[in-house]
Amino acid sequence: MSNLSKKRYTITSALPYANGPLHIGHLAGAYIPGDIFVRFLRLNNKDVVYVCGSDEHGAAITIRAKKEGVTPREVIDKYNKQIKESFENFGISFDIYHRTSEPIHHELSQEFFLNLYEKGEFIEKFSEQYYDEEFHQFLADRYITGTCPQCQSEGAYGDQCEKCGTSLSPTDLINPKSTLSGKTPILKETKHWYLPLDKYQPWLEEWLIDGKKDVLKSNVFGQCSSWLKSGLQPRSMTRDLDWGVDVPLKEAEGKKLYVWLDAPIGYISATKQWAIDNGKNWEDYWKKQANSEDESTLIHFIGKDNIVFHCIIFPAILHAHGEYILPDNVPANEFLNLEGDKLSTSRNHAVWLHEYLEEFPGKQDELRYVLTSILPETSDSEFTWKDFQARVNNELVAILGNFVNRVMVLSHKYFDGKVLMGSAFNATDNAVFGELAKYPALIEKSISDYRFREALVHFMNAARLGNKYLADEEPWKVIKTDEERVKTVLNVATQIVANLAILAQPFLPKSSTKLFEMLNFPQQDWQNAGQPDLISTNTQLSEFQMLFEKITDEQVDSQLQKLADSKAANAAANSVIAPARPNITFDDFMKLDIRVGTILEAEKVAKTKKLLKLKIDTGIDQRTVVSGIAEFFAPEDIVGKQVSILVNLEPREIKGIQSQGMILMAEDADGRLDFVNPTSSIKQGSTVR
Ligand code: B3M
Ligand code: ZN
Repeated sequence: MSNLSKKRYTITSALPYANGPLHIGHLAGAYIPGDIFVRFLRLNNKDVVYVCGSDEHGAAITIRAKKEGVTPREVIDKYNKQIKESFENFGISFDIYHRTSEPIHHELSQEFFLNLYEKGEFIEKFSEQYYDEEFHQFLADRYITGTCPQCQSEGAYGDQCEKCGTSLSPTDLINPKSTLSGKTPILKETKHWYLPLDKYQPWLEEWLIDGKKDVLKSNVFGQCSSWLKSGLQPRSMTRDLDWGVDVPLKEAEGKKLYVWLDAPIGYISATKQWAIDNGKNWEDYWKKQANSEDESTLIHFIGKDNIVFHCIIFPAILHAHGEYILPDNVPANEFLNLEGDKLSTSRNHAVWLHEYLEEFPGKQDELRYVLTSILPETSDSEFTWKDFQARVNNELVAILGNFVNRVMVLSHKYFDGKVLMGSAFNATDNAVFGELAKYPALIEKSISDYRFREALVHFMNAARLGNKYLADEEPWKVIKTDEERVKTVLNVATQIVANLAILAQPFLPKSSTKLFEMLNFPQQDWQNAGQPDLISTNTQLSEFQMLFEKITDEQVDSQLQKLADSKAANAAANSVIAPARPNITFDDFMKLDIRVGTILEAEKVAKTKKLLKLKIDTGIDQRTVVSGIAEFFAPEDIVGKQVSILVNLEPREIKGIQSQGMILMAEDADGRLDFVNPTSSIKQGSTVR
């Protein structure tokens, strides 16, 4: 009850980059939870604004533009439109879906920057940054690729190696190349404005760690504490880029605001636009008030990859500004997987929302239902088409749909669709009403704890109650002997349907509308749920409308085939063997000192997925090597194995461990690794050449 006791709410869902269509992972991460929560608040007559919009800046957009061979403007216009339509189609009920390319957003972002600038909050720093001499521009992290210093794979980006997941800065890359010209960039001095996150660390610890321990979800709290534990560093709030919000300073010509500075401000500019359109005061929803009772409650719905920005960086900015409220909670979800694999836009391993709607027209609630049932609330979860079919057929069709269907069909058949009352309610009827009355509070409790899966289970249990009641009372048999009792049974059942119509609203907006229509019953607020007398005697019911249909095996197979096809297309595209590199001299080769060694010990490096720490006897010595093979080999399986090891590679520190050398591995186009080792045991320390 506690966090639903306020009167005003400002609810946000992450602004998706307008660089591609939406898939089920988006819905399950930030949008279905936000929408259920907001619908629930509205049903309780709260003053709530729910804002979202397209994130239209940053390298995510310009890189996509380059890939499609169009301008950034064309990219954002195309995907903003498509994304907006998908949200509408799935009933995500934003009060406004805005865009960060709008002038009102640019102005507000610049105002924020200047506010902090004038207070002297920023640290100005000169640094050397990669510059493409042919294109005359500084290169954002994503515009530089090279060899990963950690796992040696090619094609790592200036901010991250996607192979081993290590986060990098551009100067870490070996053999960096500009993705614009393909040439080696030069280092050139540039000035940037840094937010001193280290300075806010004590405040953040107090506000977030001490103040929110009991309200944050454990996955969110865990990430935040580990960020704070490792110590915050100043972070640059400006970029040398040609797409974004201009830094509003004379001396910063050609520079843009860092996209993660402007994007969360997008929530505020969206609210501003909504307020203008609706005669409201945006400051009521964002600013501190003289009386804290009047302050809005700010809640951000996001996916786990955005936690640090919403829990640390944006609050630090709001705090530094001083006039704004801070988030009350950030109920981030983990990731949704698909058929045993990560959802991936680039590999086209996804269920795209616009394609789903073409293939399952009108079945928005079915997808909402299944995704809500499997929301990755506490850990990653998985969508499979078989499970989708099972949940739709065995739950929506067999329980909710079947119950409503029988009530409607029998009422029309026996009493021309009139709700009548026969003999008085008996003990069974009263017990059912007693049960029914419990559900609104159960659902409310789960929603207020951000446990939407559990809330949906309660809702379905209410439908089960109705289904069981009819099965037990068997009005189709009783009608032969006792019509008065059947009138009463169908009356009770109709009251249950009316309750389900109210309770379904946060989860299944389309179906709840159909239920209200069938009952000839105006839409109701939450406070009316749980009552036994919602539909008065002699009410004329409307025509029956089908709620759900079974998903067929053919439909499932065709979806699975589609995923298999894109996997095959992907494998074909990837199976191109890398071309040979330029020749080297024999002397170059002889510089490499490769030996046969034996793995003596192997253990996983804590908090990494891919790294093993190996102790290797090289014949020369025993040494430690950190290797990115943990996904393919269990430590216990490789102890005793002979390997080829490059022993004169400059030692490097990896995750705090000195790695002295590199074991040679073969890697295929999918990134699978295998050992390159002698087939018979040969003496340790033997040279490989
Ligand atoms: N566009 C990142 C993302 O889509 C970013 C979210 C902004 S929320 C202010 O994951
Ligand atoms: Zn790497």
